[in-house]
Amino acid sequence: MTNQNQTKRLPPGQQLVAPGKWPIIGERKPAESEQPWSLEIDGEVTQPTSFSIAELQSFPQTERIENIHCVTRWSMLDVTIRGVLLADLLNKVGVKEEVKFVSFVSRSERNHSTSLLIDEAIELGTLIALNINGKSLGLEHGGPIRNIVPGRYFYKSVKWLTRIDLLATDRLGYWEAETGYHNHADPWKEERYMVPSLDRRSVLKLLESRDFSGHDLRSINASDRNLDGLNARESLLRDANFKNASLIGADFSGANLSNAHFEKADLRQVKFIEADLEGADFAGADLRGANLTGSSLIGSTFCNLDSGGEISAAAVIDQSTTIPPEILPPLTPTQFEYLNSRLNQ
Ligand SMILES: Nc1nc2c(c(=O)[nH]1)N[C@H]1C(S)=C(S)[C@@H](COP(=O)(O)O)O[C@H]1N2
Ligand SMILES: [Mo]
Repeated sequence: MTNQNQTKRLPPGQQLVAPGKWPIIGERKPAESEQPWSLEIDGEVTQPTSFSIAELQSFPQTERIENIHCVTRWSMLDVTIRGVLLADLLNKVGVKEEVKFVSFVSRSERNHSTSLLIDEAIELGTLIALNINGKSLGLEHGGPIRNIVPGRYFYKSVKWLTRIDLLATDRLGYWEAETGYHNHADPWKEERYMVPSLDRRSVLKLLESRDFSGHDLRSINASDRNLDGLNARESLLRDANFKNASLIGADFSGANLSNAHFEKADLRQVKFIEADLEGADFAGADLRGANLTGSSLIGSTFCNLDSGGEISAAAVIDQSTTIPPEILPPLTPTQFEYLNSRLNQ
């Protein structure tokens, strides 16, 4: 259970994972390669350099205790991270004057990357991490090496780090470019998403037609609306706002609803089959007759805890709600217990 001290250390909208349960987010393994692992330092440097894992291990190691905050609303506190400070590594290669950004590139199928202002990356104490909590980094969590940027959402920390590019102009990372994750990513300011500029007239037309199917409507504001019977199959609705909306009988099957807001919404008979509900907030919503089969619930919220530890704004859930037990384990302990108690009464 979250105590008060932990609550103060959690940025807004975050929840603690169960002890020892570190979720795997995004890619699950590196690209296959015969080459031994190396870390290249490239771009605007006087001497492009390649380090082996053994070399990295032989450099002075820095150990820090940090908190990890994923944009899908789960957090882990007091993680011991050990590795080489980015600042120490860059001192070895001679960074040119014109460098403003640093891009971390992973050895993965989609050449996943992320970037930061170089000054911020250094100031935040970015580590090239080799060990977590006293053990070498597991492959599923980015082993043998990943960068870890304290104080930013965890998508700024790439798994299977294989190249660091020093750049004069920014190059947007994979999530930042593909899904509109915020490029600055400060969890205390809730910098989760860039809000895309939706054209108001076409949005109004879609709202009137009640047909969102297949459309990209990230961050749309549909709070307080009557959208009963909405067809939103396979639509892209990350960060969408449906607070207080009436959505009786709507179909969100296959939709991407990560971090969507459904607080106090009327969701009776709604289909969320195979929907991505990571980080979605259902506090105070009516989910009677709703069907969540096959959906993913990492970081989702179904009730709040007030400062005294009492449950408030609980979603209305009863035997008519379909939430198969196999989709419950990714929930945080409070949410897991609440859903379990509703479904088994
Ligand atoms: N190569 C690679 N790195 C990545 C990702 C990814 O999909 N591929 N996902 C990012 C995101 S969104 C998060 S939250 C963390 C998740 O790390 P974990 O799976 O070790 O928890 O890795 C980040 N780094
Ligand atoms: Mo993430």
